[in-house]
Amino acid sequence: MKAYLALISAAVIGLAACSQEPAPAEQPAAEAAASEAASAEMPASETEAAPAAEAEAAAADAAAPAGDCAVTVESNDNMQFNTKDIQVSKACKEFSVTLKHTGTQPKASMGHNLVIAKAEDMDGVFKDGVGAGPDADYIKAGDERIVAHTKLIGGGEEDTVTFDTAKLAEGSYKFACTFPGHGALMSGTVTLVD
Ligand SMILES: [Cu+2]
Repeated sequence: MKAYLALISAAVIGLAACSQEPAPAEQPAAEAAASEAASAEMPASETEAAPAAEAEAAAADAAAPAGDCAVTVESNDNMQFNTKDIQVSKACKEFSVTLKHTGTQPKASMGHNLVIAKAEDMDGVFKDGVGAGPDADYIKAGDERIVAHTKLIGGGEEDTVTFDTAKLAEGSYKFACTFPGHGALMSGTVTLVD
């Protein structure tokens, strides 16, 4: 067996030496070895790639429920949110709300935030928020009635807030923008769903 292999490699080297006469005989042999090694690796990396893709797909499946524990709400230059209801799955321990401002106006004139509080607390949250002023994002510091809130953003900006869904356990909840004058148009319900 060894003799047979030796014979073959000798033949290969001999062949290489003959066909590549001007070049040093060793170089084509080394190149051949390299390309052999590369082609030998090809099937191996292919078989590795398949399970990796499956694993990625499995990870995406696993991430799907987590993806449902988040929502993106858009706001615009016309003083509107793009939804009147934020649905929060009871299966979610934490929930994230991303507020996007798809408009172009600055936050001084068309700023938006998204504040979540109990429905009956919202009036007080509004009043104290407006009193707190723009530097406080129209949110009273340390307001315990607020379940969660984003910062005040202008056109092209976004902000995300994540909160514990256990905070939605008692009563009914609303979300609103507390920028002065926006609450009437920019508000909706936060609903716990199965
Ligand atoms: Cu607003």
